[in-house]
Amino acid sequence: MGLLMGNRTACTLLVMIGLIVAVLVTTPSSAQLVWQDDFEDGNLDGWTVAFGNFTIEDGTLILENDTFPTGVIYHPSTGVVGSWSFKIIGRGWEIDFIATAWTGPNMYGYRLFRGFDQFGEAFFFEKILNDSVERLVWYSYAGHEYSNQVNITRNIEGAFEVYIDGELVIESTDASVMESSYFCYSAHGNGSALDNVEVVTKLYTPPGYPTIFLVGFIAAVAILVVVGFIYRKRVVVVEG
Ligand SMILES: [Ca+2]
Ligand SMILES: [Ca+2]
Repeated sequence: MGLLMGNRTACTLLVMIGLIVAVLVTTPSSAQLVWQDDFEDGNLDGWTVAFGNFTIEDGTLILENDTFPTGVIYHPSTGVVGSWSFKIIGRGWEIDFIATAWTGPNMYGYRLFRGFDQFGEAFFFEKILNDSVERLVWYSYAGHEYSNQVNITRNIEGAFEVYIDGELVIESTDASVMESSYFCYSAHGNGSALDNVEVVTKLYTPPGYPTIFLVGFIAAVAILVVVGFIYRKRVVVVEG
C-alpha cells in the first residue's frame, strides 16, 4: 500500500515538474516585440526626419551637425505598456517614447530628457500635454557618461521605471495617456546618436534581478518539500 501511494505521489510530482518546465520554456517568447531598429542595414526605412540632418554611420543613427545644431526624427510606435530600450550618445537629447504626435497641439505622451538643472546635469521625466510639458520627476546625474544604455518600463497601472546603465533612477506613476503613435528622438549637439531601439510588451527586469526562472525554481523546490511532507505523512498513516 505504501508503495502504491509512493507511485501515485511520484506521478503527481512528475506532472507538477512538467508543468513548471512548460511554463519556464514558454515564458521567454512572451516578450512580444512591438518594433526594433539597430540601424545595421544602413537605411532609415520607417523613420521620418522632421528636421535636421540624420545619417547612419557604422550601424548607428547620428545627427550630422555641420549646419544645424538640432534635429528631430520619429518612428511609428504604438506601445504604452512594456519596455523601451535604447543606447543613446550625447548630453542633450529628448526621447518621447510614448507620443500621440511628434509636435503640435495634439501631442500627448511621456518624455525622458537629458539636460541641465540648477545643480548640473540631470535626467528629466516629463508628461507632454498639448505641446507643453509637466515635469514629473528629475534625477541629478553624477555619472556624466557621454553614452548611456536606457531602459524604461511601464506597467498596466501606469507605473514607470527608468534605468540608466542598469541603475533605477526615476520612478513615476501616470496613467492619463494610454495611447501612442510615435517614438521621437530629438538630438542636440555634435555627435548625438541613437542605436539599438527596441520596444516590447514585456516589462523590463534589470540584470541581477530574480527572474521568472529563479521564481520557478523556488516554486519547484517548495512543491517538492510539500509533496514530500504529504507522502511521509501518508506512509505513517498507512503503516500505523
Ligand atoms: Ca533600417
Ligand atoms: Ca547598431
